[in-house]
Amino acid sequence: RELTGEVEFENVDFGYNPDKIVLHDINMYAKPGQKIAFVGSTGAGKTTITNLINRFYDIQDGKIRYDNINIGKIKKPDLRRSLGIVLQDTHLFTGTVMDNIRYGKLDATDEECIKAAKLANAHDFIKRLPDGYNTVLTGDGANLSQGQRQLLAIARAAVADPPALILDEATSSIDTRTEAMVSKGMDALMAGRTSFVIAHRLSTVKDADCIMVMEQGRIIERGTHDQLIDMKGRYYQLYTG
Ligand code: DCP
Ligand code: MG
Repeated sequence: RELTGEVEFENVDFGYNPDKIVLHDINMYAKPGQKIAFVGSTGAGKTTITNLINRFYDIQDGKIRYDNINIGKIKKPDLRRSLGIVLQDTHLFTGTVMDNIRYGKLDATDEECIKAAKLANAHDFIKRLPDGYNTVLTGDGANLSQGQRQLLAIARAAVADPPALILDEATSSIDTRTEAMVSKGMDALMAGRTSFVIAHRLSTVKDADCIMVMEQGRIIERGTHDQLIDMKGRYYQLYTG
């Protein structure tokens, strides 16, 4: 059955070590296609929540549902493939640009990979590489800039065409022009998919359907940007610095 991208957490408790709970009573609901953003200080639990959306770990208590199927406690590694992840450190391997994109869906044709690269806004830089899509990347893509690696990660996720996405925005500085290219690619990738975004720049979460403000493993505020500003709480503090 195809998943729609509906994701629900109900009273989820989690600790990497069961003796030390790091997420407390997390409740959230994402409708298919919505953009959910997580903000909050370091150690607040943002990455941990996204790890659970991917079911990388078993939870201690509560339920995680995709389309009403409780996946919180069953080992279903296959479900992981239904989600696309664009992480801060993209894992690229020694091989061509094409094969690195194809890694998102191993039976994708060259045409599908190029289409994904175009959607990701990666096509133009790839065309300018010495051998275009046949350019061989050295281990971990060391011969690319960080922004280019991110564009490839977006293309890889686009070729996988998942109903839901997790985007962990890079903290390290890329130049403004590259950043604009990456954010344009990410917007195209997110369109029509449920997306969970860990944002380090508050400007990228402004258009989210719901922003979750986290602190010490709890969601302490939630709402749209305007609602949270009106609340004059933690988000307002973060935003006004
Ligand atoms: N933690 C842990 N074991 C791990 C990862 C994290 O015990 N393998 C702890 C450290 C924090 C808490 O879990 O106390 C939440 O960590 P997160 O990585 O989820 O925090 P953030 O992603 O919010 O922080 P950052 O903004 O630094 O990425
Ligand atoms: Mg993190």
